[in-house]
Amino acid sequence: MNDLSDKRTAAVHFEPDDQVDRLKSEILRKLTYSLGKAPAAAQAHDWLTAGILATRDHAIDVWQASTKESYATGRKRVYYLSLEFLIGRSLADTLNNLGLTEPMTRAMRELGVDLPEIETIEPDAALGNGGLGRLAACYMEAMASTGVPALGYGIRYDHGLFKQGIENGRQIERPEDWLSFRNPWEFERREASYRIGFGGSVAASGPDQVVWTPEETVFAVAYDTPVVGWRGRDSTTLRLWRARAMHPLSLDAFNKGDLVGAVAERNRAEAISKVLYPNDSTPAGQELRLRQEFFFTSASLQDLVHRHHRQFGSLDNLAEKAAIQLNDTHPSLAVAELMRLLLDEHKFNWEKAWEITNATISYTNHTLLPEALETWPVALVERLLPRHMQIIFGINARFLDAVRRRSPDADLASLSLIDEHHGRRVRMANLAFVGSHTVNGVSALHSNLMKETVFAQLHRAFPERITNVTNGITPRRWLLNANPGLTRLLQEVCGEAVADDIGLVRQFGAHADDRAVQERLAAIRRDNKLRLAKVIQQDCGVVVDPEVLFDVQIKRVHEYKRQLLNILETIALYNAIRSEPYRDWAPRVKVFAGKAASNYTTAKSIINLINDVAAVVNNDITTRDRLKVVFLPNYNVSLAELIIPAADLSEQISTAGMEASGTGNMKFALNGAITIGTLDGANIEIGERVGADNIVIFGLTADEVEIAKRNPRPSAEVIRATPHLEGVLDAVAGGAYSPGERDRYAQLVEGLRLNDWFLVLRDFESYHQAQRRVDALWADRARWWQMSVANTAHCAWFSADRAIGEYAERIWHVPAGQAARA
Ligand code: 475
Repeated sequence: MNDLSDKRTAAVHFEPDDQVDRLKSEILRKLTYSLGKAPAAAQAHDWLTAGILATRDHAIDVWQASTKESYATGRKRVYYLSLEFLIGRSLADTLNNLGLTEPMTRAMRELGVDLPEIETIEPDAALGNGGLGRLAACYMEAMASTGVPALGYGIRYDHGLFKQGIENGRQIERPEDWLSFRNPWEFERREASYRIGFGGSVAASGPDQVVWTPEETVFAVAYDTPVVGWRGRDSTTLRLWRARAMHPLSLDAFNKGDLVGAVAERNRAEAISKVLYPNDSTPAGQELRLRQEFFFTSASLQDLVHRHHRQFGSLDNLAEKAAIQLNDTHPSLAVAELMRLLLDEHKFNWEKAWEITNATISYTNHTLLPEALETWPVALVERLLPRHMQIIFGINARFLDAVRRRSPDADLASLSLIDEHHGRRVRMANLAFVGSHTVNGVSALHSNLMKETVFAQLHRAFPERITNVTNGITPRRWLLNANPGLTRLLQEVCGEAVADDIGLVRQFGAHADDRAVQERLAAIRRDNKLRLAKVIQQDCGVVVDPEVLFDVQIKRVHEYKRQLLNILETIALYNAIRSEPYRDWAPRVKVFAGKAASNYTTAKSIINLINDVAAVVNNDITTRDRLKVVFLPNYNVSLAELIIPAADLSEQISTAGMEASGTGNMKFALNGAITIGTLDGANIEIGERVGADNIVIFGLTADEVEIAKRNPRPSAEVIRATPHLEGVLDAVAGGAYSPGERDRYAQLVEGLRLNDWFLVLRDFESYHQAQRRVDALWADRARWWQMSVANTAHCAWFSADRAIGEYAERIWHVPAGQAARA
């Protein structure tokens, strides 16, 4: 057994030998008849595919039973519309949920194959950027685990999020290619294919009713993947759309020798599902993005309307049988598209169509950064979607009329779906808000800030509409599978049933002072750190000692997430160690990972700085045993699964008020890492649950940030008042970490000196002090493990099952099959 294979034992094990024999013959059949390979000739990837296909058969049994049940009972279904699903790998999770981990491991072993090893060659399905996409993936699994009938709708991108390489300390992007060897999990559904129109003209055919004749039409073809829930009781469906041309080849053009023209239509159509936009928390703004948004929204709505009509013979009761959740504003054209389908295709009058639309749709907001709110030029929407533009104007006119009648002093300009200040643009958040019966934020703080800031006027007009559902994470992937050692300990202490009812981890809290438990925890963490240390050595060429404090910041690189604060403080620490090398510094390794959007210059410069600092620090013999800095390339879901269980300290240090929730913070805390963080997003709720003594909080609060922004303190003054900061900034700006290019970071530092928008300088001292508190806690190891136990014991509430339970009850009004307990 290698060091990964014992992770299997965390799974449910109730299978007798004949199940192993059955799996063996299933694998061999797949290998022989689906892949055409003899066992002797099979390569690792053949075994992987055969294993996936054999597993998929078991998933299909569950899937068909779930689908049949929800048809037979006519239960309400959830449709989760998301431009991103950041799934990662599927084999280990599917096996674990099916209770097949152990028999499959044995079956493979008897065939001479190491399952954990081949699992690592499954490509990550990286159809997402970050938090929003990963949340959608967790929720698909949690709905399957809690018995909520659901379809997730998205785009089957040929190329997911780019692969990140680090060359000379700089990020380089390489295309991602997960489909190049086909995707064994999916099923193409030729019958589920819809026409998606763009452009053209509209002609009146009656009051409120028009005929839209698109100029261009592309096909959306469905690809389905089952998502199996815990213990294989239920399954949801991920339905991703691929764009195909109506006429893949123009023979006319071809015959004239115009080879490019012959495939022009095809290229234009297929471009829609070609590649995921690599922006996180920033709108893309290009026409192709709007085409993607409409493409998948229209296909999904046509599909669900068609399904409903076939099942119930009428759309009158759509809202009773369907809940459509918009994951951010990317699918908010759904409001106009559903109206169009009801008005133009199903001949409802406006009032009825609006009532149905509003009762069916709800919307989740994931960010308040003003620059991140999507808007589209009216002229573009008019050209690409003339009918939808009419409908949006229609919604807006009626909405503003109603507000004007109710409250004559309302601020209509800010309520309007059209922003008239910046060359007339459609505000997608306002469209989603007005078209939804419920709008939610993703943490308590964020939902409150929604009411006070971006949505203040809309909130006044609809005081009941905004609610909060704090995010959640699936404990199956992020605890059971990622951390089998801790899972085993939890099962021993809290009972085997923790796997079924994560709420039982609460009992772990009673063992916080138990020396034996503390020692077990330390040993588990050490093993996890050893696993990570191997990867660090491989990928960064740096040897790290598993005994030192692993201090981890992994997430998209963004100014508001403040990786810059972390690395500047690291430099201060480095300087301090060098000036007093004999003090008892808590030895640390600073672990960073994360991608920057390819056009985000400042974020890329921060990555460069981290790597440059790493090069200096890691080669300095005076700090050798005390400090190392590593930047792991190509952060993705699989890497997160490796890193999180190995973390001692979780860095959640965003400028307060800017991180809507965070979900990485929850994964770390559940795995027993201590959070150092600001009072932002879900950090606040983590603190409330684990207790103030078990989290390290620093920095300005969201209210104080608000004030600081209105009356900014000059950077020079802040720097003067902060010990060590001047020296750190001067060193970076002067090229101490970039000797080959002295002015490499001149701009980055100049930016801070000119305008400390993210309060990196303002929060520096408070952060520095907080890190010294961490040093002291780490020195008292019994205290540290006490805190760690408290974190695990009190974070079950952050289970995605709890979050889905809240959506189901308060927003979707669907009963969960198995009550979510947490
Ligand atoms: C928040 N992505 C986290 C997480 O709720 C939160 C935006 C535009 C285009 C493409 N991607 C985006 C986001 O806005 C995003 O990922 N937001 C994140 O959603 C889940 O936990 O705080 O930043």
